[in-house]
Amino acid sequence: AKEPVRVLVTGAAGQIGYALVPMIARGVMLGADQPVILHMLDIPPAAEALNGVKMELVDAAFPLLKGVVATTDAVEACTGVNVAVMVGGFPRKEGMERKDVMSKNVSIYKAQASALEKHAAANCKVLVVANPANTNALILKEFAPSIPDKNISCLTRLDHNRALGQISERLNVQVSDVKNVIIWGNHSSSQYPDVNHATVKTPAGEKPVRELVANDEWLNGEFITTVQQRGAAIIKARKLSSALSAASSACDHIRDWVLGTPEGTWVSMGVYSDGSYNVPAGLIYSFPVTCKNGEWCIVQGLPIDEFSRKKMDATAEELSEEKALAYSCLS
Ligand code: NAX
Repeated sequence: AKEPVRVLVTGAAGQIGYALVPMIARGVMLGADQPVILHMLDIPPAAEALNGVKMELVDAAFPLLKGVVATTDAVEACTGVNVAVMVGGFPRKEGMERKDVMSKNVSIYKAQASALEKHAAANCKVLVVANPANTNALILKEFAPSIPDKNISCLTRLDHNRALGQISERLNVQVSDVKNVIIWGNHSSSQYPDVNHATVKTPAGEKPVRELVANDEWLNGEFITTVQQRGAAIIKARKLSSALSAASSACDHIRDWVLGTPEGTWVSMGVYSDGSYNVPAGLIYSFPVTCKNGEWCIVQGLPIDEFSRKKMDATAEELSEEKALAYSCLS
C-alpha cells in the first residue's frame, strides 16, 4: 500500500475549503489509490467551524483518508506536508483600498511562507488559490527562498477550464474533446484567454477551434470577456463566489502537476516566469505548461500574433504593478 500524502488546505473552513477537502479525501486530487492525511488551517474566529468540517470528514468515512489535522497554528498545519493548497486570505471588502487588501495578504503570505519553508516536507508543491493569487504566490516565493521556484504556483486552471467550457457550449461538443486553450497572465480580468492553438477532437481528426467556430468577432470579443468576467457572473447569480469549480480546478492543477499531462495536451498554470514569450522574468504569470515526473515545463515556440502580444503585455503590466504595490507594503 502507498504511504499517505499529507495535503495542507489553508482557509479550510471557508467555502472553497468545504468543497475541496472532500474531493481530496475521495482521491480526486492525487488518485483513487493514494491515501491522504488532510492538514486544515484556519484562523481563530473560524476554529469552531473548522472543527465542524473535521467532524464531517470523520462522518463521511472516506476510505482513503488516513488522518485529519485541524488547527489554527501555522507551524502545526505545515509540518511534513507534501502538497500545500493556499486558499486562506484576506478578501477585498467594499470600500477598502487595494493597498490595504494587498498589505493584509502580504503579511499572511510572508508568515505562511516561513512556516512552509521551515516545516513542510522537502520538495513540497505549493498552489496559491487566494487572491491576488499570482502576487500572493510571488510573496510566498520571496519569503521561502529554500523552496525551489519550480515548486510554487498559482491557480489559473479555473480560468482555463472556463475557456474549455465556453468553447464546448458554443460548438455543442464534449468538453473533454476540447484542448490546448491558454490562459496568459494574471488571474484577474486582465487575463488573456487564447484559443489560437486550441483544437477539438472530431471524427475527422483534430480541428482548430478557430476553424470550427468560424467567428473571429466572437472569439476575439465576447468569448474573452465571458471568461474574464465569469467570476463576477457567478457572484451575481449565487451571491457567493465560485467554490465547487474552484475546488475542482485546484484538484486538476495538482493532479496534472503530480501525475502528468496527457501526451499532446497542455494546461495553464501560474508559474515563475523565466522570460519565455518575452514575459518579464520574476513575475508569477500564467503560461501553457506540460507536466512530467512531477515537474512543469512551459510550452515553447507557439507563434504569437499582434492581437495576443498586446493582451499578454497588458496583463504582464498589471502584474508588475501588483508586484510593486506588494513590495511597497513590505517597507
Ligand atoms: P472564504 O472567505 O469562504 O474562505 C476563506 C477562508 O480563509 C476563511 O475561512 C478565513 O477564515 C480563512 N483565512 C483568512 N485568513 C487566513 C489565514 N491567515 N490563514 C488561514 N486561513 C485564513 O473564501 P473562499 O470563497 O473560500 O475563497 C478563498 C480565496 O480564493 C479568496 O481569496 C478568493 O478570492 C480566491 N479565489 C481564487 C480563485 C482562483 O481561481 N485563483 C477562484 C475562486 C476564488 O475567488
